[in-house]
Amino acid sequence: MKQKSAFIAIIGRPNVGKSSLMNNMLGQKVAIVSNKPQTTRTRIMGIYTREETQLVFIDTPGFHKPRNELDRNMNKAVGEGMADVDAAALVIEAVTAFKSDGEELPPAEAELIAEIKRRRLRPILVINKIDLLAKKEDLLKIITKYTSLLDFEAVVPLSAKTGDGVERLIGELKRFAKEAPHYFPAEDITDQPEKVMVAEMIREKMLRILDKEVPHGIAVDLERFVERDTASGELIVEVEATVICEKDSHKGIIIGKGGATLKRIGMMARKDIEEFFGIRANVKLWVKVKEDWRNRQGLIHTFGLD
Ligand SMILES: Nc1nc2c(ncn2[C@@H]2O[C@H](COP(=O)(O)OP(=O)(O)OP(=O)(O)O)[C@@H](O)[C@H]2O)c(=O)[nH]1
Ligand SMILES: [Mg+2]
Repeated sequence: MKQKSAFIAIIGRPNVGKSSLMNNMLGQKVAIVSNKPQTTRTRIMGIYTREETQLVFIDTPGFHKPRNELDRNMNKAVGEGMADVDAAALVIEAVTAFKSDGEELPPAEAELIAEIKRRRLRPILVINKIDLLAKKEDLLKIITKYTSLLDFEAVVPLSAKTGDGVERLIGELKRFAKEAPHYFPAEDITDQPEKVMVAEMIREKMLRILDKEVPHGIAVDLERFVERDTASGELIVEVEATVICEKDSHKGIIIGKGGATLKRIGMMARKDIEEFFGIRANVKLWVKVKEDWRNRQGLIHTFGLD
């Protein structure tokens, strides 16, 4: 059997469901997901191998107007994610997409469409969250508008949440696979090291529990990540991490009354880590303030976000 491969960039505005879609296609959670925009901060590969075909998905941060140095790094990661791909899946949200003829596209989406044209990428339009669409006739309006702006090779309405339409998308993406050896072993599912995945699991819990600006100003610095045998001979994984935040007031919020919030975050993260590794985990978290770290390239680099 001759091997076939394709690299597919998953791009779009923040919060449209890019990471949810990649996870659903992989059948496994590789990228963290939250209801807050700018959840994904770096390029994350998801590897899908079935028989002779390997699709390498590149999940990217939501493209948005930058407000700090971290945002600029994130937008840069989108551009890098679009380099040398065989196709670009532009993900939009059915509910917030264009509805009436006079309405403009969100600026970030217009920019991405321009970038797809400039790079001469082969585009696919993914209309996500159709489970939330009350009026099905809106779908037709969305398709008419977007296909008038770009010559999409396929248009796939789907729900990354219910899985409705996801198989059809995979079928469309497989058409981009060219004869080439697989880049990754069949058992690989992501390029992220385990250490990064653990730090991300912790950050995800903070995005879920904390509000407003607080979770956006957080980075997780994993200081210890080891497997060891306990006295009773049981294998456990030990995780110690420092949660970096931007202000003293944020630190107070993250820790919570009597440490309750931080404890809750640690417990939720422990559950995920235990499920992921299939063994018991100990999770210890500390909180540290690094003022305005999102504008300090050195710290951004330290946290692996460039
Ligand atoms: N109802 C519904 N919600 C969805 C669907 N897909 C994603 N979501 C939700 O939309 C929110 C954003 O999902 P993400 O996958 O984190 O979105 P993203 O595009 O990766 O976001 P960024 O990483 O911030 O750019 C989460 O709350 C998801 O649960 C869908 O098909 N239907
Ligand atoms: Mg994401």
